[in-house]
Amino acid sequence: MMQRIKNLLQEQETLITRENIREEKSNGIITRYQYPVVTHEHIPLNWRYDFNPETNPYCLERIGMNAAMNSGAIKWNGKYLLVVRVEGVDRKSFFAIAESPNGIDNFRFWERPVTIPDIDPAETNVYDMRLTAHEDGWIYGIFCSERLDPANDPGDLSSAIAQAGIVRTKDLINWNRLPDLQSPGQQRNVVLHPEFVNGKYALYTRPQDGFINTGNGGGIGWALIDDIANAIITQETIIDKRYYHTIKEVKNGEGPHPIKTSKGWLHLAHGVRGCAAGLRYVLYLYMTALEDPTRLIAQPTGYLLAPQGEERVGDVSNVVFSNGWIADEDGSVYIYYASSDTRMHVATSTIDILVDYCLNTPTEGLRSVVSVQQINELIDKNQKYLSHEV
Ligand code: BGC
Ligand code: BMA
Repeated sequence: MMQRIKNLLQEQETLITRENIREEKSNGIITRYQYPVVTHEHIPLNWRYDFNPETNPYCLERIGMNAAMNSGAIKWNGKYLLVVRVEGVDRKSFFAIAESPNGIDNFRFWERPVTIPDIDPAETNVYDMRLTAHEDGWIYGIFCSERLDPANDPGDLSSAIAQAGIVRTKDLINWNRLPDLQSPGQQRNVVLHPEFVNGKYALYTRPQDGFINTGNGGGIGWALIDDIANAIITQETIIDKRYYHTIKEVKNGEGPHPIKTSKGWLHLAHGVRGCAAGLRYVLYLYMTALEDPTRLIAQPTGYLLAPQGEERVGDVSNVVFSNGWIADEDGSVYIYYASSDTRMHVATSTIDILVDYCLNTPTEGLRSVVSVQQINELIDKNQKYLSHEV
């Protein structure tokens, strides 16, 4: 093997095994970590370089990797697994599993990328898989499957159609592909609820009129499905709406599937608003009732997590996106999020803290005047503590 490859392998080993460091500064709700958990530099070198000096005399990278982002997550045999959206320099995304012993560092890719059965030659790109270990015994992956819109004018090579692809597995190695979700409009951010509801599969959806614009798609939707092997949306209700002048004014979408807690279903979602610099993506939480996952019970105002520092910059700057989190047996929560469509990070919290945050953060008031009222109420409540101190 070439010396340069040996050096690269060594450098990569140092990167993979580097201990992650908790950031001391925190608002109490989540803790960030100093280093991203997975980047394009974590991608195995034998996926990228030809190690044979005869066929690669200059030791060039043959297949370049651009990003490691929007990852589904699951705890599996005691290990923390991400189904990473890897994007090559060719702009095609694919899925690959990276595994960590502790959820915060030492993420290492499995031997090969995931092979998704090919069912349609028009399918051009796949991305953003949500994993759900369903009570039916399968682990499902629902992802966005994208193709050029056949109705485009001949010169339009951008307008596309987004729909939901569905795969399932028992071992995360062999994946069966089911027919794509049939929906009246386009769909991105489709997520399978982990339990049957009224004996049916339940999906979080995000109906949209166009490829980018949600149009009349009013927010995060919900649909019951009779047969997951022939999934058809017949009726869709909006459970988490968009509102003017909020963090989710332009679009929102379910993140990973919600976590079941004693106080209700805890949801992580992304909200998008427009600004002069383009779309700004942040993460927020909401809760729905245990006995009825479509009934909102908590809508803490504003975002939980927004891009900070280096997270702000990347291929699509000013974006954080999450489609994976892990609730551990001890009540800790690992939130996996990508920054600016470039790299993966983790933020940690606990179920108790996130539920407390949801139930006790003021609700979205929709107007500045209400925000001031909320601050004044808190100041009033704090008054007696301040006078005690003096
Ligand atoms: C990209 C996604 C993006 C979507 C909408 C797709 O082509 O791959 O990352 O979310 O377009 O902008
Ligand atoms: C979307 C998502 C993500 C991406 C984001 C920002 O619509 O589905 O794939 O992170 O745009 O580019």
